[in-house]
Amino acid sequence: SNTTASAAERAQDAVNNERLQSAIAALAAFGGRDDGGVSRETLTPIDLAARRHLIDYARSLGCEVGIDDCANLFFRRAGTSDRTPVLTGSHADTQPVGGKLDGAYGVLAGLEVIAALNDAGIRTVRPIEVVAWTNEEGSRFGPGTMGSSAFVTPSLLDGYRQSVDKDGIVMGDALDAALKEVPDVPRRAMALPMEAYVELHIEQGPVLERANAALGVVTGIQSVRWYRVVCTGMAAHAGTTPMDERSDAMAAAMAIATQLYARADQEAAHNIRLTLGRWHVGPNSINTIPGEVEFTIDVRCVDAAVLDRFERFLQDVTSQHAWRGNITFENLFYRAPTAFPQPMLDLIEKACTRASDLAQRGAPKKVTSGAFHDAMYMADHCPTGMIFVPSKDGISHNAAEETAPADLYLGVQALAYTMVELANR
Ligand code: HGY
Ligand code: MN
Ligand code: MN
Ligand code: MN
Repeated sequence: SNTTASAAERAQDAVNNERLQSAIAALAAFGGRDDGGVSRETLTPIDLAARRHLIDYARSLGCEVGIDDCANLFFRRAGTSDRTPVLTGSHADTQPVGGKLDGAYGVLAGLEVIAALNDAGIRTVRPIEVVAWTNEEGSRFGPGTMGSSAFVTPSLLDGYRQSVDKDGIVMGDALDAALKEVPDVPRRAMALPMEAYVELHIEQGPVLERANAALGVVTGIQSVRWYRVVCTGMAAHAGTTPMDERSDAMAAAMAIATQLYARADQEAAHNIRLTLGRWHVGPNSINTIPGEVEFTIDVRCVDAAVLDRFERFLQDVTSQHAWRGNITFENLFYRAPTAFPQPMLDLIEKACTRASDLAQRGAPKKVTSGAFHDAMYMADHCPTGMIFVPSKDGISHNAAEETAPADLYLGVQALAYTMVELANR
C-alpha cells in the first residue's frame, strides 16, 4: 500500500552517516598523507593492504567476496533469488597525489547501502554486488579504466598485462602478486551478466557547487583520448654545440606543445580540455642538450568531431616540424562519448529528488561528466547510470579534494533508493 514506506524508501532512510564517514576515514588511512590527501596507486603494497581492509569490512557485513582475473573485487549480498545481480561501486586506486574520495567514496557507498539494508532487515529480490575496479586512474599503468573495460571485454586483459610503470614494473606481474595476496577469495569469471550498474562519484569539477545543487544526475561522459609524443634529437654538450647545429629535443617538444595549446584555444568554444601532464627528459642534465623528450596528451570533449580535428592537427604539427630530429606520437587511450539511458536517468532523478527534498536541499541537476569513469565501459554491458555529489571548489586529483559530509550522506541515500528499486524489479 502506498502508506507503508517502500523498501527503497526504508533503505534510503537507514543509511547511517556516522558509519559512512568513519568508513571513508578508515580507507583514507591507506596511503594517507600529512596534507590530507591519499597516495594509493593501483596494485602497490598500499593498495593491496587497502584491498584486504575492504575484504574484511565487506565480510563483516555478511558479503561473499570474489575476485576476477583483473583483480576486480566483488562484494555480494544475496537476494531472495539468484536472478542477475545489480551492481554498484567504483575504484579504490588513486592518483599519485589524490584525495580520499575519488573512487573510494563510491566503493564505500555501496558497502554502506549493504549495511543499511542489514540494519533495516531488508532482503532484495536480486543480489546486490559492490565492485572495487582495478586501475581506474591509469596513471601508474596506462590506460585508465583497465578493470572495468577488461570485465566487459576480457580479451583486452592480455594487452593490459604488458603495460609497464615508470620503474619498469610490468602490470601482469603486479596483477599476479595481487591475486596471490588473496588466496582466501574465490576467483570469478569476467563479463558476467549484470541487470544494471550505478556508480556514485564526486563531480571533481565546479558545476554542482556553482549551481548550489546537492546532487547531480549524470547524463553522460565526455570523450577522452590519450597520446604519447616522443621527440628524438641528439644529446650533446651545452657549452660547445653551436645553436644552429643542435637537434635539441626540448626545443622541438616546446614548439609542438605551444602549437597544441594554441589549437586548444581556437577550440575553446567547444569546451575542449587539453592537459600535457607527464614529461620525461633524457638525459635530464643541466649541461647536456636533451636528446629525447617524451610528453603525454590528455584531450577531452563532449564532441568527438572536435577531437578528430585535434588529432589531425597533432598529425600535421608532428610531421611538419622542421628539424634534424624525429617526432612520433602514439595512441594510448580512446573512448567515444558515453550517454546513459533515459529510464536510468528517470530513476536516479526520482531517487535524488526524494533525498534532497527530505534534506530541504535544491532539486538535483543534470550534468555531463568531465571526468571519465568505469561507468563508461559498463554502459556497453548493461543499463548504467551515475550520481554525483559536489566537489569543494571543484578540486580533485589534488590532496585538497573535499566534499561536505552532508553531501556525501545525501549521495549514499540516493544510491540506496536507486539500488533497491533496481534490485526489486
Ligand atoms: O582522468 C579521469 O577522468 C579519472 O578521474 N581518472
Ligand atoms: Mn574516479
Ligand atoms: Mn580520478
Ligand atoms: Mn664534461
